[in-house]
Amino acid sequence: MKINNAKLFKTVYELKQLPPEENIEIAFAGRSNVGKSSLLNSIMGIKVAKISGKPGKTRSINYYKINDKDFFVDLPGYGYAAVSKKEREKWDNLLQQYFINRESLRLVCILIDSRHEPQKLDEMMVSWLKSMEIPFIIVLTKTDKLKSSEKNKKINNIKNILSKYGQYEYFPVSAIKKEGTQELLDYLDMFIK
Ligand SMILES: Nc1nc2c(ncn2[C@@H]2O[C@H](COP(=O)(O)OP(=O)(O)OP(=O)(O)O)[C@@H](O)[C@H]2O)c(=O)[nH]1
Ligand SMILES: [Mg+2]
Repeated sequence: MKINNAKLFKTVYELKQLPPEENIEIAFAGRSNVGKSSLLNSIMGIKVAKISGKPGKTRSINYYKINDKDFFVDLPGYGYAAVSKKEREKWDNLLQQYFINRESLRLVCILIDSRHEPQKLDEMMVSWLKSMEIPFIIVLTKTDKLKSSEKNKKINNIKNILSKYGQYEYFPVSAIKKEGTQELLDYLDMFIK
């Protein structure tokens, strides 16, 4: 898949702001700071999504229109502790309702940091999407931070841990070095057609 153009289409804070389900969408989910916005910028080839060293940067559901047609959806990160309980509940509820009701959602990319074992919230996401029968793949981020000697071991360990939920596709990527991003895009292509 080649992305010829991408632009921010809509920023959504409440369910009623979601665009009509006229286009296919692929969502990017994962813990706060895992690299969702960076990956989107990297594969879209433009710097539109806001990046930050501080977790909790993306606080809305951001719709990016790809090739004037389909959507990539940047979801707010989960597990960000430094917000009030009330605000966190609002996000969790927004995310849940989004996943449950969105018929135009074709695939979720669950991003997990390749350096660490999946955390409780990652596993909850995997098992929850599985139980909802929402198709998903696992994207392992920030592989440039792994030494090449430990890369395969780390990746296989994550696959092993998550194998209790089933067999899934894994895409190791580095947004910074643009490694693995074309493979990911080529895979996403199947869902957009
Ligand atoms: N080395 C390296 N750093 C990365 C990579 N991707 C993201 N980062 C860094 O990780 C931090 C968080 O990146 P974001 O893209 O803002 O993460 P996010 O998942 O969108 O975070 P929230 O919006 O808070 O949910 C930033 O400091 C990025 O520069 C990568 O592939 N390699
Ligand atoms: Mg973000």
